[in-house]
Amino acid sequence: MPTTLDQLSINTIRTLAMDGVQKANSGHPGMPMGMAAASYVLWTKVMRHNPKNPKWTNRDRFILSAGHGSMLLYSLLYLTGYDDFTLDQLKSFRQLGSLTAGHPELELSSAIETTTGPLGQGFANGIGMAIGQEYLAANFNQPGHDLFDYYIYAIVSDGDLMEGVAAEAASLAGHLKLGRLIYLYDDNDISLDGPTSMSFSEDRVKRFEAYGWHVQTVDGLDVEGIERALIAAKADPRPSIICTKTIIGYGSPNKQGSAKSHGEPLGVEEVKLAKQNLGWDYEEPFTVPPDALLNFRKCIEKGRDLETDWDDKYAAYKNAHPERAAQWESWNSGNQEAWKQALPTFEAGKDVATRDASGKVMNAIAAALPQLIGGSADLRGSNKTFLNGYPEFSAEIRNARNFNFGVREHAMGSALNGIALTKPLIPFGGTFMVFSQYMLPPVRLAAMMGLQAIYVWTHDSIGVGEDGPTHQPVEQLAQIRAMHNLTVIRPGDANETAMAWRAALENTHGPTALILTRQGLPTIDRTKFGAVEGTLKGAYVLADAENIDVILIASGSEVGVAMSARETLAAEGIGTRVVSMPSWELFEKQSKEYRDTVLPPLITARVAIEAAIMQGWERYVGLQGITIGMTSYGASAPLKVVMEKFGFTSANVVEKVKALLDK
Ligand SMILES: Cc1ncc(C[n+]2csc(CCOP(=O)(O)OP(=O)(O)O)c2C)c(N)n1
Ligand SMILES: [Mg+2]
Repeated sequence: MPTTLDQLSINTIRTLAMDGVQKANSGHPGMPMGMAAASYVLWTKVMRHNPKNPKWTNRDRFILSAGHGSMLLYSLLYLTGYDDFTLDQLKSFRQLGSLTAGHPELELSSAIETTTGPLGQGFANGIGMAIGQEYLAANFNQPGHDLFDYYIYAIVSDGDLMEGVAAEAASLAGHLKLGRLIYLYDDNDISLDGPTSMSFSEDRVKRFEAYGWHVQTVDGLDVEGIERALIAAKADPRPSIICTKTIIGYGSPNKQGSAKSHGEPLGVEEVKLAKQNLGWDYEEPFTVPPDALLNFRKCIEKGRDLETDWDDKYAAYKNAHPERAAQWESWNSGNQEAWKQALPTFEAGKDVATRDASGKVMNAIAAALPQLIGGSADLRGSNKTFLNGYPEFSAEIRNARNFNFGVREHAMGSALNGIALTKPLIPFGGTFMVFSQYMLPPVRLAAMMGLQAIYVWTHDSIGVGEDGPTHQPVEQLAQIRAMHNLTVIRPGDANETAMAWRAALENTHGPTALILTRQGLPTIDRTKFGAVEGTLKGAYVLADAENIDVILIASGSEVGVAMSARETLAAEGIGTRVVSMPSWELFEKQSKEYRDTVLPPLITARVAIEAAIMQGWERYVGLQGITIGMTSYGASAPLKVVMEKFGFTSANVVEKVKALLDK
């Protein structure tokens, strides 16, 4: 039987959620009310966390995948003693400038493990966090010294399980036997529009068993049963899901068990009735009974003890394994210099596909950067993402940097976020550029959270050739350039590719997308043309003329086209500057002075060339300039034929330039 103190504490979570949503006149009371008991057990009896140091290295992670229930998380953070989350914060739920945003946001407080709200993402983030834990443990744990033995807990909802990304992620987690994952499923038969029977009827127990998960079912009010289930989940080597049978809006006499309690305030009168119904003795909103608070705040002392024990453990570890400890400390210091030294350079003259160059760069720096881990969504041979000589991560082998994500771009993107959240790991993930669209939701979250994830998107244009328009990206570049805080780099040759990797590794506050060709590109002779370090500035003068009549601006495979057009134009007396512009975002970060030296405002005859839709290039070519790009989907044919058909030839550029200059 739950004690009266347990009951009082659980009701405190419920009433804070009701009051917070009521005061904001906006939010989701039902989920916190239904999951109050389960989350109480998890946070006060099972999870190892230290409220006074939210970023303690070996803390258990908690993900509120059903981010709409944010009042649940904020209430738990306040009640268990996290300094950021005061009662005043709960009272300013969903207000401008508060930490208690509509959905949990990573950057608002160190106590938030990940941004959630888009259903399914938190579920799949956890897979990356579990991978991160395994990788750290495999690298650093030693017999008798389990430095990293934390678990990843999440609350997931019907909506989370309905999203496709959860299916991808669950399948991968089961395959990899990520036993440190423990998910509490808020199994309440209700989603936003009504009962889940409207649209969700598969047998969830069988579904997760089929994925290879450990599945339990408990009554969401049974405090002891929930604790037992969590302990059993910890002991089981498979990922665990606990179907917690709950009633949404529990306690509200007229709205519980119905979608009416999902996403709007209960109403003043109903809040009063719910409090009566729960046996709550306090009229005043946001009342926290002192006994309940004391009960929750025991987490502070427990957390301090846990961290102190871990510090002792680390000291003993350092004594026993000084070289390992030094390595851990070096990972955390970022060890920048070694990998920079290892960056390769490529000989001029040869044709090299930028995907091949990327593969060589990654392999060259791998030894110097052991925290760089990742893989591809079943395209490692095409994306060139394999780190040679390193093992592949599997259910048996954890000290491995190569991941086979399977054909699961979306879950891969979300897993990369979970890995990036496991400091100091730096994840990368590859797929075809055209399928970047299958993973945009987590890319957007990485950008919002400022996570260092690196996307290796190859086969970057109609240059894909024979595979045809389904595999030829056209609008993707414009799409991803529209995403705030995502750095997009489309290098023009092998050496620019090495610089692109450098920029990606130096960009620690957001994701970077490397857009790479399938086809070979000429390696530019840097003794004759602009220095490759210009790549780091986003755009630079690659080739110049004494008197500039026209500026050709190009990225990626079109840099070579611009360079050969320049030769023809020069022979005809037309002074042509070629600007290689691999990255708009990096260029926009430069001073106006620098930008004006690359694109002098007085020179208005400008032509941008890129084998993609040209949305946005107006900004660089201006009203007098023109663009040569795609105005339709591509076509299935050999590379050369396709490039010619759509005008990415030196001859077409020359013709367009002459027309522009009226020559
Ligand atoms: C990707 C995505 N689609 C839609 C929504 C809008 N939305 C928020 S909660 C919800 C469904 C709620 O059902 P459930 O997940 O079972 O939560 P409960 O109502 O039980 O709290 C929806 C559709 C969302 N947050 N994310
Ligand atoms: Mg539900």
